[in-house]
Amino acid sequence: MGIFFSKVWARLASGKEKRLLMVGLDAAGKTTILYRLRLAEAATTVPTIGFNMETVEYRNIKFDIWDVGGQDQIRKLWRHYFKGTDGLIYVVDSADRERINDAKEELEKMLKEVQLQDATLLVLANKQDLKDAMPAAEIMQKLDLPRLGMNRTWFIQSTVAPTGDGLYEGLDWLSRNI
Ligand code: G3D
Ligand code: MG
Repeated sequence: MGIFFSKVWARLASGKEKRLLMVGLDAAGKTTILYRLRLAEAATTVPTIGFNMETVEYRNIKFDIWDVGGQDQIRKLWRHYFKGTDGLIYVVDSADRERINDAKEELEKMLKEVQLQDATLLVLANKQDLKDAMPAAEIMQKLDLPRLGMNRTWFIQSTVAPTGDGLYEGLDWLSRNI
């Protein structure tokens, strides 16, 4: 783990236990981010019926990761994990123009969850290395972030998960805002 990440993790891990949720449509880049943060080794995959969840406990940070989208039935299973969430990390494939509206709708549903009312929101506009990627400002617009993020602290960060570009900046922001 690089020195910058160590600092960010130290800040995240200080004080009370933190709960982070990282979600996004499938293929947005969540698992790649886990690897990039060197957390994949610590991850246990919990094969719950209907959704694949990755869970990482690092120091006093509990990190749950899964794919949103699909059946609304599954949402009932997720809810169990919402309680006490400090930070919600929403990962978007910035080149997936076909599904950007789905990404918006899923984010909107998440943000309506009562248990996530106080969660700080970090959006990662991932896959910025792809030629066709929409810039973060456009992702922000397409997700309707100024409206959806009203009444909460939010931030959008461009990332390239395989190289780690932007990940440190995003987590650094999060560590200062939860
Ligand atoms: P998920 O866990 O959100 O479902 P993954 O997504 O982390 O499995 O990523 C899905 C695919 O996107 C992977 O490719 C992964 O390498 C790729 N990917 C993730 N982030 C980026 C990025 O920032 N840029 C580019 N170019 N690709 C990215 P494969 O081919 O393994 O399916
Ligand atoms: Mg995955």
